[in-house]
Formats: sequence, C-alpha cells, structure tokens
Amino acid sequence: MKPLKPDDCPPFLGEPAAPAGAAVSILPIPFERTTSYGKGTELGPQAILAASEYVELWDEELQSEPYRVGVHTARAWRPRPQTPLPEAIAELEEHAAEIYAGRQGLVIGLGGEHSITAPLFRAARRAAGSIGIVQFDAHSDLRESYEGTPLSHASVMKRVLDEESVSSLAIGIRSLSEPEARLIADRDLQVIWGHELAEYEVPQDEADAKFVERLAHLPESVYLTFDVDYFDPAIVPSTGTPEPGGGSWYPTLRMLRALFREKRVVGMDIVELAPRPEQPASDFLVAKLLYKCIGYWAASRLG
Ligand SMILES: [Mn+2]
Repeated sequence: MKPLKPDDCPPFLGEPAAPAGAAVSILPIPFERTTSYGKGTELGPQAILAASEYVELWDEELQSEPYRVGVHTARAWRPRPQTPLPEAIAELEEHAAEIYAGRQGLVIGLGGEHSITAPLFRAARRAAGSIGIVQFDAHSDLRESYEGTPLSHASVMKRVLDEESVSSLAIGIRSLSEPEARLIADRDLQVIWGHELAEYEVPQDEADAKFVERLAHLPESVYLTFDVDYFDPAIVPSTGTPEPGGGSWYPTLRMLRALFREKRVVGMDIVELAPRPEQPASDFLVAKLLYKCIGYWAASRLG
C-alpha cells in the first residue's frame, strides 16, 4: 500500500462533510518547519481525522449530537516546500482570512506545529476585531526568537503578544526560560502554572468558579490555541516535546466548557500532535478533544 501523504486528510468524523460555509470549518494544516526535538507533527491532522471516524456522534455529557451543527472539513493547506518560512506564514494568514471572511461560525486549524497559531490568530482578529487569546500548553512559547527564527514554534506566543493590547491567559505552563519568565512578570501576563492545575480540579464548584475568575480580564471574544503537550504525557505521549505534570482529561474539559460558555470563541487551533503508530490513544484523545470543543461551542451558541 502506498503511504498516505500528510495532506491526504479524511473528513472529520468520517461523516459526509457539511458544505463549505457550515457553522464549523476545520482546516487541516500539516505544516512542520521549526520543530526542535521530536518530529512528526505534519502527520497530526491526518491522524486526528482518521481517529475521529471512531468517535461516537452522541455526546453523553451534552445529551446531543454536536456534529448536527454542521462541520465542514476543508482541503488541507500546506505551503510548497521551497516557500521560505516568512512567506509561508503570510500565505497561511491570507488563506485563513478567506475562510473567516463573511462567516459567523467557528474556524478550527489542525496542526501541524505551533507556529501556525500567529497567522491564524491574526486572521481571526481581522474578522472579529479585538480578541484575546487562551493558550493551553506546557511551554510559554515567549522566546523572542529560537534557533535563528522569530517565527519558530517556541516564539509563537511572543509573536501573538507583539500585537498591541492583546490580553492572554496561558494554562498548564511548566517549561520556560529566564527571559520568558521575566517577560511574564514585567507585562503581568496571566498564567495558570502547571503546578497550580490541581487547584482547578477539586472541590469542583469552587474550582470552576476560580477558573471563571481567571477569564474575567479577557475581552468577550477570544481565540483558543491548544498545544496537546499541555496534557500529561501519561495520556498524550505522542508529542514532540513532552513535559511531565500536565493536565488530565475531565478537569480540562470542565475548563473548556466554562471557556466556551463565558466567552465567544471565534477561532481555535489544536497543534503539536506527533502521531506514533504504537500510540493510537493520543490520536483518539485529540480527535475527541476536538469534538468536545465543537460540542461546547454549539451548546453555548444554541443554548
Ligand atoms: Mn508546547
């Protein structure tokens, strides 16, 4: 059998796809240029979408079939290999801006490496005006540049926060350099550190209220970037730069549910899955995470 190319991506859930212009638009982005440790994120979108075929359509928590909101899987986007990184990033912004243009729904980028977030965020901002950003991640990604490029995955949040007056909340951070720590302190960036995650688990009601308080400084509309290395590597080992001590499944879902309820999420991405054939549980978890986000989004919008 001929191996699949990274941009051969089946539709989400294996469903006959809703037409373009559906409420939810998924854009597979098998893009990998700057990853530093483990490689393989360019196969992320394909693995997530292939695993999604086995996700049940019925959501037992929401008591609904969230896919009915309408989910379209767009053709995968990838720059030509010879396109220099800055041009590739600019191309992605324009491509995403076209998808956002004139629509009220949710646009979801599926990486690929984390560097795609900056252009996706800018495209969302062009469509939705002033927006904040919520980042689930093990790493702060606030380096001015990394391995010679300011467009690295390790600098992506710095590029987002270079834009004026973007407020942010980073969740699960447990790996950063001294200059990044200083930047967080100097700019008073809002962080729920990895070692604080347990405070957002139990007792449940108090923890939920505490999390909602942490969202208060953000504007009404936000962009969500979800780096899967946020999770504990015990449940998501398939990622390039795993860090011990990450988030667990149900408490994370509760945070996401609160986020989608409290804020208008206008765009999001899920990045950094580096699938390994012997670890299908990671792929399946991420596929389910994506479906849960669509469910929470639909529930908050449709009531
Ligand atoms: Mn990360």
